Amino acid sequence: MREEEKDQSGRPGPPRLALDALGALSGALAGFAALAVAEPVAAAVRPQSGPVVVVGGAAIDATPAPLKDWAIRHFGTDDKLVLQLGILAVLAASALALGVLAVRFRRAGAAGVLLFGAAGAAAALKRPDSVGLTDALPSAVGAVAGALLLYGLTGRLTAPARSTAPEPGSASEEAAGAPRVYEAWDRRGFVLAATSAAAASTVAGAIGRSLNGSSGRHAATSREKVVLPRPGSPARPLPKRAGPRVAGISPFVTPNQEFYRVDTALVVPKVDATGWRMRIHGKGVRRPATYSFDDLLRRELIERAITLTCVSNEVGGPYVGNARWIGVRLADLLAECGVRPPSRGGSADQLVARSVDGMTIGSPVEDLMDGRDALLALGMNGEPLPFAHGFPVRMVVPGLYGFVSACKWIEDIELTTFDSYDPYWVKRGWARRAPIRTESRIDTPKPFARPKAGTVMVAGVAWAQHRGIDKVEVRIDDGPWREADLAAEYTRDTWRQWSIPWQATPGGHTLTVRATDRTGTVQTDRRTRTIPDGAGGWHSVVVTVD
Ligand SMILES: Nc1nc2c(c(=O)[nH]1)N[C@H]1C(S)=C(S)[C@@H](COP(=O)(O)O)O[C@H]1N2
Ligand SMILES: [Mo]
Repeated sequence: MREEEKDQSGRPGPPRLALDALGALSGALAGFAALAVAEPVAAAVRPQSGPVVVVGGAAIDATPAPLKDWAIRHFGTDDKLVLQLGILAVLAASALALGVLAVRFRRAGAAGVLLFGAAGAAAALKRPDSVGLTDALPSAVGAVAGALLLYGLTGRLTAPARSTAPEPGSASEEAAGAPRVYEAWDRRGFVLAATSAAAASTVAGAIGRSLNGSSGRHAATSREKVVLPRPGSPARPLPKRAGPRVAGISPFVTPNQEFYRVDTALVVPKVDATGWRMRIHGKGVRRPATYSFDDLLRRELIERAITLTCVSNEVGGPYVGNARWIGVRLADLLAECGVRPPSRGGSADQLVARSVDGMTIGSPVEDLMDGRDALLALGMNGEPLPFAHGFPVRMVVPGLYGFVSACKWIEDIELTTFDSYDPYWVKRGWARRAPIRTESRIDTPKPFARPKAGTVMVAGVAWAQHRGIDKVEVRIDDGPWREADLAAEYTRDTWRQWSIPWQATPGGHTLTVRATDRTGTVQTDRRTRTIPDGAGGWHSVVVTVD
């Protein structure tokens, strides 16, 4: 490799390696410009139409269930952050590569940027919440800006400086396919173009960010203004001490900040409650209706503690929580709209809830109208729903896993049949109907804990929503099952805390728990995967007693 190259006028150009590096820099700048320019465009169109959000959403939708499970297991709620960083890393690597390509084939480099833009635009149009062609604009406009910049910058790198134009025909770089070698380089032009492009992109990106943020601020203001009325039918008073006072056991009510979050939203939807509407329509709906947030607030509200569980929860996993929900009885709204359950001659057996971000969740109409407290929830533990948990309105149904009942950011309810429509998760291999399994979890001691010999409290929670927990048993190693003390039952829709003292002897021990629900069903020891209708098996914890 030559250390330095000279054009015909003897002016030094950048050596080959430096040229590649400058090309890579141009690529990086072009990629940055593309994403930055997409920001204000997305703000003008829809914050959810930004390139990283739509590509991330497409990736989430396309991820096979086992991989998604793995990601959730390893990154927890950070899975989405990891995904976004992954996308940015791929984009950055591609931008660098396109820059290096562009110093050889200028048009190909620019065309490569446009291809990425086309992929982003296609992803945007395929999003379930896409509102039309405008959703393609952020990716398209960003890519055009990036392509033009890359073309321009690499032009500065490879074009002859104005004073030293090559003789016609000399070193004809446009010649058939030969890698293009610069003849001189317009250093000042490049530096000027690169710095002004970087500055302009930064400004565009910052403006876009703040515009995107301001739509979120309207939503935040609307949330701050919500005053939840006193529920006409309040929740039963919480027992002073709902459960055993054992360090490490889950509290009976899960604080909002600690409540698990599972959804496909790369960016939490920020919905302005003042503009929110929800429609009820579809098969067998004799009087379709549309409700505003105030319409719901003016109705009789009920408050109930209901334990929510995710079907993706592994045995012993964290995706279960108990909250006091305030909301409207869904069955009342449905009845008002003229909906009848199948058992009373209704023609629709599936209710499909749709969210502002295009999620679809299907529940059995029969279950929603069988007298259980199926809610359109507006409040969680005394405050308006947090954005991450579905503000302004979500569904909560005792006894059904979240993916078949608990639609967050709901905006549409359609009555249909299980035969004629498969919602989001069902299309991806999960069950159409999924009542929550009878499960129990050891909260303390933690796996691989090293308690001292003597009395050790073993404690945790057990749940079988809408059936109720009747018994929890604990076994040490292969010993006999011993019945644990159960906290008083709050309702059969909530979990029960349990505890049992154990005379721990030195050495390694395996603690195992199992629950029995009110139908007499004993939690099965048969280990099953989470897909299609929830993990089965007993939770065990291995400890070493010192
Ligand atoms: N719009 C929307 N609603 C959703 C989901 C989602 O991905 N999008 N996930 C569901 C699943 S799988 C579960 S378990 C619950 C979780 O509710 P949480 O995040 O408030 O705990 O929300 C349900 N509602
Ligand atoms: Mo879930």
